[in-house]
Amino acid sequence: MITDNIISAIKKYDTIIIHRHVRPDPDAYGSQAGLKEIINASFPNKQVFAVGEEEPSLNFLAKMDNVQDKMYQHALVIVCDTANAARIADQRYDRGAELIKIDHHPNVDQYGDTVWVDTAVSSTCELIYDLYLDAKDHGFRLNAKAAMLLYAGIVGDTGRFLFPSTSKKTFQHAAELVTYNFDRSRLYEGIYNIQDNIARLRGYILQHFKLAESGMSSVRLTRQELKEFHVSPADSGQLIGVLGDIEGIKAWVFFIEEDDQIRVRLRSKGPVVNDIAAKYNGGGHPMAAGASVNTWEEADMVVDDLEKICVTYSK
Ligand SMILES: [Mn+2]
Repeated sequence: MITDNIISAIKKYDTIIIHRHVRPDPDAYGSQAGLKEIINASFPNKQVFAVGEEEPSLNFLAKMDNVQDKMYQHALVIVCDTANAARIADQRYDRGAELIKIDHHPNVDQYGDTVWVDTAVSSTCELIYDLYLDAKDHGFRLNAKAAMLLYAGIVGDTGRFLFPSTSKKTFQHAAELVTYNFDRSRLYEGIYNIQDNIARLRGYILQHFKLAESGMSSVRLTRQELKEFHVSPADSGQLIGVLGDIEGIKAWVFFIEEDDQIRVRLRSKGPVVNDIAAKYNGGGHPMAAGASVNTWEEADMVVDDLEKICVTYSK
């Protein structure tokens, strides 16, 4: 089994450096820092590091480590939750002695000596818990901090157990994780509490979104609008899901104007949207994907493409 290879690699190396994707979410942070906690709890003599830029809104989960270049020389590098090499936070990932990819996104870019990708699971945190279950007979231990981190990633990537990727196994893992001693209420507050400016922007989006007869919906947030609401482009990403429970919407797109590009965020309740994302320098899951365009004319083209797949999608 592939987890056997990963378990022996972890046992073999004294230095292990764990990466994840840029613009991290709770699953990226949770899988990265959760795996670090598991290895630390199991093998106190190993040096384990989590690297990548810090995301202030996720600092309550974990802090990143500073790692000198020379540490990579004899290190095992593990990359969590990152489909393609270009999106790995901290591009030194290929400087280690061995590289492992652990992910649940479509395996478009098979970087790594060992590639463990399962697109059927809800989250990379679910995979890390799978790994732990296979590894516990080999001396691996899970502590409360690791349980909290893995639970955070599962909750984040399943939209609190709502998305179809949530399986019986997801619930079983979650049920086992909550038996560890961590404060679930505090965790939910950390993930879901929003600032008043974000709440006001949410109200604005709900008043101004466009809904086509096809079930396609689009939202454009210009730099000017973001400025008026005092919301950064990165923080506005929290609001993408806000259209998800509006009746009649099949798929939707957010355009978020940044300094040098317009970020495209696609979501769907049926039509496959990652093909559209791939057409505009992006990618992702069939029902949740991202891309970027340079002009509002290009944004119109994305809307046309999304409209087409909503028209042809019947269900
Ligand atoms: Mn994920």
